[in-house]
Amino acid sequence: MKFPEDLLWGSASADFQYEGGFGEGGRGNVTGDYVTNGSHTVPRMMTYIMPDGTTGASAMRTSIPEGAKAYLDETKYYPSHQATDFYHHYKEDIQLLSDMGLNCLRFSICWGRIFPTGEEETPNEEGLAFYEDIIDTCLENNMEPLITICHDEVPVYLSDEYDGWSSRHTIDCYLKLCKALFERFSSKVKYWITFNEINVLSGFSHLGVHSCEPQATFQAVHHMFIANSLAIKMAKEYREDCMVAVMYALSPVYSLTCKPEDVFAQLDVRRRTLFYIDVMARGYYPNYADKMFKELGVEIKMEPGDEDIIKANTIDYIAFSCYRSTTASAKTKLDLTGLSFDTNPYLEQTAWGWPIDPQSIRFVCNEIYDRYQKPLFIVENGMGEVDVPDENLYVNDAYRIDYLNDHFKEIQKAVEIDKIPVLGYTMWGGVDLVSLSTGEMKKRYGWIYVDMDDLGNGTLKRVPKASYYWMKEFMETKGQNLK
Ligand code: BGP
Repeated sequence: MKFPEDLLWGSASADFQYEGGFGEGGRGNVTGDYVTNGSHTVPRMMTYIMPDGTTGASAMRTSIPEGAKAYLDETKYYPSHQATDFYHHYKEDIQLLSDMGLNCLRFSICWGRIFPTGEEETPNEEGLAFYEDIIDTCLENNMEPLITICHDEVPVYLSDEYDGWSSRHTIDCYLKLCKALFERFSSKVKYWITFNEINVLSGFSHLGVHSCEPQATFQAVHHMFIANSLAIKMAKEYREDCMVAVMYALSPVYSLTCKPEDVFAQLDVRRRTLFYIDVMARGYYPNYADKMFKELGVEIKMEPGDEDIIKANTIDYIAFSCYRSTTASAKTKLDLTGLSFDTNPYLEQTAWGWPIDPQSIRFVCNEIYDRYQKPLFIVENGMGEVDVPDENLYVNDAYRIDYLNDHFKEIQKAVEIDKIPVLGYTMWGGVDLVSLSTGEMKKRYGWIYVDMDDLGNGTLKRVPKASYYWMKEFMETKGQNLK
């Protein structure tokens, strides 16, 4: 099995699931800090306080009342505050990942660490110095930094005072963040991602927007389209050969049957996802947006010049996550994201009900490259499972080795047979981190076990799993250990 020499292999993470360091180093609070832990059956909650002092909580992807402000309830546990403490372990973690032979590290910037409220005129030097040391440590270990500027959060002040991405003021604050990052890091960082999974964002935690209704969500996303294009324009002014992408959740959607109405439903459902790439890779709202917005009761308010900005500054490559596949039929009930969750009777599932479908990753590479003819970067894939350690905290995660082995074989076919330019692959959560959807530690993805439970108790000790040694051999043998 041959892979291109220059294909990047690494680990991916998000600050509010991995970094921790809450309240340290001048870090301001971000919306993710107000999301409690949950489980596979209990939703994570956003806690808030009303002007009259009454407090409440709403499930992470539902609206919170107008006028409510984020509030930390001292009786609750908020996983982002410690996460798995990359903040104090980054040198050790990068060394462990580098010792596997990996040559890429995807991580995100905590916006509140650079601009605590989003409103400051000058960036927090302690925050910039922290990320600069991460970047330098990566480069010293021959690892290409791949930086997500905004991974599903905003400074809570921007949410409380401006309703987050509802306001065009947040565009200006975001561009101020980009300027601080590009000014400081452009000479060392080539690969950027402006927003994580923009196609599945909604609500307070991700957008800082109080309402989760389609109108509020798509208007906020329009402002992110503008911010993305202006960030691309700015990035090129600092470094001409930089590569800027947006990241999308692209697990494919298959038609549940060959019934024509199901096949057409699949096309319709998939357009709910491809819509975002159409706008940012082609540079204009697609023809079918009209139908989609009418169905959702959405009317985008644009400023003069918005369309020119989007048209003139499109993404250089397409970053995406692909964990599983889903199905759609004429009966599919669509949630706002367009990610249908009908399961596939032909596929096994993980403990969290995510279908295991190695071919899906090759399918998406072909589907997306055919449509956009831009390079691809697989920046999230992996198997979230309950890993049970022995008395030495060692985990024999043979199931994860099988998952990766089978997915890597499909990536190899996409690159070597289908001739698709894949820039790299970063497995989600190379060092165990907190699950986004459930807030659990129990749902582990890593090559490296972290001694911590669902409530943040533990030594935070890092211990390589069986998959760590398998991946090290994969890198050493350049993929010859695939079965
Ligand atoms: C994606 C997010 C990541 C990560 C991943 C795994 O949607 O970009 O932040 O969380 O999902 O999901 P989970 O953590 O819920 O298992």
